[in-house]
Amino acid sequence: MIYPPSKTQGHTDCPLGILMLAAVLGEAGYDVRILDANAQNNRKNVEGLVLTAESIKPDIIGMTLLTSLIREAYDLASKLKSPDVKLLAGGPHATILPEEALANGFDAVVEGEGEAVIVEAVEALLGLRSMEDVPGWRYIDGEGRIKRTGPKPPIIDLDSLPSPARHLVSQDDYGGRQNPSLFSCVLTSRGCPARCSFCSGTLFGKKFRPRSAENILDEIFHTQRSYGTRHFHFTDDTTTMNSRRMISICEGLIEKRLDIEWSLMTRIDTVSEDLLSHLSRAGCTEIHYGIESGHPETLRRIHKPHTVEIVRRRVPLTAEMGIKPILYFIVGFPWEGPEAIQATLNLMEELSPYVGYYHPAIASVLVPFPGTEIYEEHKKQYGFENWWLTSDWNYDVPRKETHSYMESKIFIMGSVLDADFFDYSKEAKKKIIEVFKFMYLHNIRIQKSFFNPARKALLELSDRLQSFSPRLERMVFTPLQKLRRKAWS
Ligand code: B12
Ligand code: SF4
Repeated sequence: MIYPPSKTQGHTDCPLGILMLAAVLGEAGYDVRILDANAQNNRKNVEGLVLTAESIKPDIIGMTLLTSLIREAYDLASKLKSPDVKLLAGGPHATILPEEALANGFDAVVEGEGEAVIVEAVEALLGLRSMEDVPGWRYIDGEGRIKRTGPKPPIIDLDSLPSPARHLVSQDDYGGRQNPSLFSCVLTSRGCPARCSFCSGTLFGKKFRPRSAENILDEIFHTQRSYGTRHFHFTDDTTTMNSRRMISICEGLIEKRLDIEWSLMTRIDTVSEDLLSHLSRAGCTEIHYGIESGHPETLRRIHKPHTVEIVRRRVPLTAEMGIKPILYFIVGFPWEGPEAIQATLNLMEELSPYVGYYHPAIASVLVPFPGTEIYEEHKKQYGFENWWLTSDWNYDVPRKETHSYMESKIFIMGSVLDADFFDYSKEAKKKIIEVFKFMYLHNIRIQKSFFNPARKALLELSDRLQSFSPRLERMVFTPLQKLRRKAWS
C-alpha cells in the first residue's frame, strides 16, 4: 500500500487510510507492507518507490490518490505497471474521479471508504472471485471496458473495524518537529453534515457516524501501551458533533489516568463552554478550527455553518479554558476584493492574542479542488478545468526564482498565489501577501526563537527593497535563497 510522494511536504500525521486497510487485510491473512513516501525520516521519490516495490514483488499495489499528489501518483502508476502486478486505487481523488484513475494505469478503483470491500477487491484482483461481485468499485474488464458495480452501503458500526495497523510504520516518522513527543492520529468519527463549497468532503458522506467512547478509549489505551505515545490527534472532520459522546470520551480519559495530551479538529459552531471545560480537564491541549474567513458575506456564500460573532466568542473562550486554538483561514474567494480580504486580516489581528498558531496550510489561498462547488461553478470562467493534470497550475512547488525572499518565507510550502486560479487584481494580491506576512510574523513570535529579531529584520528588508526595486531585492537576497534551496534539496 503506497501513499504517494509530495515534492514539498513530509507529513506529521500517519496515513490512517492505508493503515486501516492493512489492518483489515492482515486479519484476513494477507501480508501487507506500507510505503509512506512522506514519512519524515524515510521520504521516498518515485524512483525510490519503484525500486522498493520491485524488491518486494507484490501481487497487488494499492495507492491513496489525493489531488495534491496526483501527478506523482500517476507517474508512479505508469512506472509500476506490469503484467505481474495489479494496481488498485482509492482515496479522495479516486472517489471523485475514478475514471481518470483508470485511464492512468490503475486496474480498479474503490470509491469511498475501503474497509468493507478491500478483502473482496483483493480476492477479485487475484482471480479468486468475480470482479462483478465487489460492490462500490470500477474496474477494467478483460476487453478493456470500464465496468461499474452497484453502490456499497456506508459502514454504520465503525466499532466493528480493527485498529489501524500502526506496527507497519515507524512511529518516529510522525509528529512534526514542533511536537517531539510520540504522536499518533486517531479517527473517532466519519462524515460531516455541512456542505462548505471548497471542501472535497464526499468521501465519508454527510451523515455523522461516530465510534463509541469505549472503542476509542480502547484504541488510545493500547496504542499508548504499545508505543509509549504521548500525544494523540483526532483528525475527524467534526470531532465534537455529538457533545454527549465527547464528554464520555473525556470522562474515560480522566478515569484511565493516561499520561497523555491530545488535540482535535472540529467545527467551531459545535463547541460550548461546558464542552470546552470537559475537554480541558481531560488533557486536550489544542483545537484546530476551520475559521476560513472574517468576511460575513464570504462565510455565507461558502455555506460555512458559523458566523464571525461565534468565532469572536469561542476562540477566546477556548484559550481561557487553557486550550490553544489553531486556526485555518482561506483567502481569495473569486468574489473577494481587497476589502473582503482586509476583513479576514482584521479578524486575525483581533484574535491573535488567543491563537496558538495560524496553520500554514498551502491551500490558505483558495485552491479549487475537483468535485467542489467552487470548482464546478468557476472552472469554465477561469479556464482551470482539470488543472491538476498539468504543471501550468502547479500550486505547491515554490517557484523561488519568481519570489522575493519575503514571499518565499511566508508562502511556506508553495506558490498558490503564482498559480492565480482566480485572476486576482494587483490590489487583492497585495492584500493576500499582507495576510500571509501577518500569519508568518505571528507564528515566529510564538516560537520565541533566538533568531526571531533577525528573521523579522530580513523580512522587512526584503519587503522594502521589493517595493523600491525588485531587481535590487533579488541581487541582495539571491545568495541567501540559493543557500536555502541547497538546504531544501
Ligand atoms: C489528516 C489530514 C491531512 C494531514 C495528513 C493526512 C495523512 N497523512 O494521510 C495533513 C495535515 C498533512 C493534510 C494535508 C493536506 N490535505 Co488533508 N486531510 C486530512 C483529513 C482531515 C483526514 C485524513 C484521514 O486520516 N482520514 C481517515 C482515513 C481513514 O481516510 P482516508 O485516508 O480517506 O482512507 C479511506 C478511503 O479514502 C479509502 N482509501 C484510501 N486509500 C486507499 C487506497 C486503496 C487501494 C483503497 C482501495 C482505498 C483507499 O479507504 C480508507 C479507509 O476507509 C482529510 C479529511 C478526511 N475526512 O479524510 C483531509 C483531506 C484528505 N485533505 C485534503 C487536502 C486538500 C489537503 C491538502 C492539499 C490541504 C492543504 N491545505 O495543504 C494537504 C495535502 C497533503 C498532501 N500530502 O499532499 C482533502 C483532499 C481532497 C482531494 N481532492 O484530494 C481532504 C479530503 C479534506 C477535504 N475534505 O477537502 N491532510
Ligand atoms: S465543516 Fe469542514 S469537513 Fe465539514 S464540509 Fe465544511 S470544511 Fe468540509
